[in-house]
Amino acid sequence: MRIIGHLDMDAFFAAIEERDHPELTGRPLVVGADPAGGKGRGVVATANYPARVYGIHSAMPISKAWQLAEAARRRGQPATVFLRGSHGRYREVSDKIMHILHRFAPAVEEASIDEAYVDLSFCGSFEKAAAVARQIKAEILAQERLTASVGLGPNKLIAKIASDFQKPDGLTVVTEAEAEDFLAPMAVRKIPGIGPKTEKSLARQGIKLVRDLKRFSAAELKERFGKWGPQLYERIRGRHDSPLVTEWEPKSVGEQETFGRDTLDLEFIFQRLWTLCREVYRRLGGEGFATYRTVVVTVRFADFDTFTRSYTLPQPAGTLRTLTFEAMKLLMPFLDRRENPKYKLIRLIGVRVEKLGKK
Ligand code: TTP
Ligand code: MG
Repeated sequence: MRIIGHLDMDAFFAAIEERDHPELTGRPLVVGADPAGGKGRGVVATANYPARVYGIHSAMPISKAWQLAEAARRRGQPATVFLRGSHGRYREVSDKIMHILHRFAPAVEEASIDEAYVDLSFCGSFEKAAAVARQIKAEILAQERLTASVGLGPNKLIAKIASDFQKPDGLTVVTEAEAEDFLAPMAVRKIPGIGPKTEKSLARQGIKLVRDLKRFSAAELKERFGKWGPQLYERIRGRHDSPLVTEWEPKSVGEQETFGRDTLDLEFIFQRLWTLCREVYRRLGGEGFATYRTVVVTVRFADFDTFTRSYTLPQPAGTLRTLTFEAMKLLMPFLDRRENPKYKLIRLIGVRVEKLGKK
């Protein structure tokens, strides 16, 4: 019998900030770009639960979050704290949590900075696996003073949906026999692979819940969704046999910056590019890598047209100087007629390194 656990930290970046700044406890908190008094241009990384009550959530423009916070303040509700946060610190906490998981489970798939799948099949029963899950949660709380939500299921699909079912600090167990009924009343959007576009087009035909989608035969789903149809047919019945991907390595390290103002000021752009390169280089070392072979530069113009250019070196390189040099060469054409004939202003630039090596 297969028993898979999925663990996802609660309001991860915000929870770390609350823990490290006790004076913030209980206050609405947003981690993300500088709101700059409502004129900020980046996005929200995450919001704690009190800030979510105001409607603030991940990936929302920070200016929108600021408006919602101001509206709440005018209604007499608590003021919101905005923090930039520091990715390096979140990465360190993430490493410690992954370390705890590796102590309890023989196989761990580190799926993102704050979530992982663990194989708990060795427990032999869902009761025993639930006891291990409670131990893991207790250990994370004792060591890191943070809460996590865990889902247990017969596969990754069910475990992931279950961990989200009772947040924060939840533990949801769904056995193989319960899986199909567990999914049936859920919104179709909960099924990984169904994005906002598919959700909308299904809703137009009155298909909102997993249960509604189950009316279609495998052949009908194939007709609608192509190759993916038969897989979807299985998934909406709670069946999914993907293995855990345990050899997880970050494939790339990157940073990007949205400028305060769209610009084509070369001195400014180069100065920001150098800063991004320094930050990428610092994180590369911080994550235990010594070399990179591919340098990638992203440019977004004021009209949101976005371009990516990359260059792969003949040999792995290990210096900041090479990174900066290659990034500059990739960026240059966007500053003149070659890639920017209309001299459009630039909104964002990003730098990323790939094909990383440990040395
Ligand atoms: P999530 O697990 O999606 O969110 P969360 O942990 O903040 O909240 P929840 O309790 O609902 O799980 O993402 C983990 C972290 O990743 C989050 O704290 C911040 C970061 N993140 C971003 O930077 N941008 C994003 O768009 C999302 C979704 C997350
Ligand atoms: Mg989370």
